[in-house]
Amino acid sequence: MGRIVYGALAPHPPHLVYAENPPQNEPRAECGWETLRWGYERMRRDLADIEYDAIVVLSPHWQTYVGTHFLGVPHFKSLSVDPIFPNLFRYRYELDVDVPLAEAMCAEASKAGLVTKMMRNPDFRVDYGTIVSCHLTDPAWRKPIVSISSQRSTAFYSVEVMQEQMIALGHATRRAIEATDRRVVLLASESLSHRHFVNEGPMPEDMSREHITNHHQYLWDMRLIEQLRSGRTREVVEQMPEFTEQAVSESDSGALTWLLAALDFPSYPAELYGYGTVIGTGNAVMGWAPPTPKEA
Ligand code: 2X7
Ligand code: FE2
Repeated sequence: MGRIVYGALAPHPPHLVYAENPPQNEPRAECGWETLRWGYERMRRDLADIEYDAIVVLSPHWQTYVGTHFLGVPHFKSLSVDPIFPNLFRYRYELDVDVPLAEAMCAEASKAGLVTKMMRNPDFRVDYGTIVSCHLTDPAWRKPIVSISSQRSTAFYSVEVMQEQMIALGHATRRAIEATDRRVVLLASESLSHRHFVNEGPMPEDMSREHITNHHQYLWDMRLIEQLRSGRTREVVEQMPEFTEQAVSESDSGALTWLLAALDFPSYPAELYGYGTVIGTGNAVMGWAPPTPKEA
């Protein structure tokens, strides 16, 4: 039986890839955003002890306006340039997709009443949210991925409607995985508070300029992290409308709600690997290792 072996809150500021200087990315950096990068490093160390077959990621930067879409082409290779930060992120990616797993999740979500679509365009450019979160989780890209779009029901309707759909999608994701033989890592690719600066300094990695946009955003981030660390995940979902609006959070994408639902609203603590700001936004790298069936 397939199962979810790990879940993570895996933020995707392209700055983190820039500061790592991997061969895939063209621009070079001196340093930067270490607390987050060291956090990802610790997460990778924990993941090294877990066997898995695929990574499934839900990204706010693949926005679909009619339903939830799933990557459905076995291989992608192209150049990803961040539209806001082309100075930081010009990344040559090459990745495999677990198409049968994507199809299974798409069919199960559809059965649950959600509007879904498989994305079959071979020239599609994979979004940078997917690329950054997957790169930081496994810079060698050893496993196939499935990328899930963010359907924009928060914008069209409300956070409540988005959550209803993301909870259904999370449960469908879990059922679909359990019906396969795959051991899967799930990534919610998003920042927490998301109010950011509108200016960039001459050197992006100058950390003397980096801080949270305002104290109010910081308080929201600390509240969320504390709830997740103490297993109060249902509380997080209940307060999502206030958090999303007041912290201008990327949780409007549904990524975190989807992850918590897929993990069946864990009451065990999340591991906090790191917290840091990127151009004023709040970002936490956190992980959940569900008990194995024998432990449960
Ligand atoms: O997409 C992002 C983000 N979510 C946060 C910070 C900086 C850049 O890009
Ligand atoms: Fe983002």
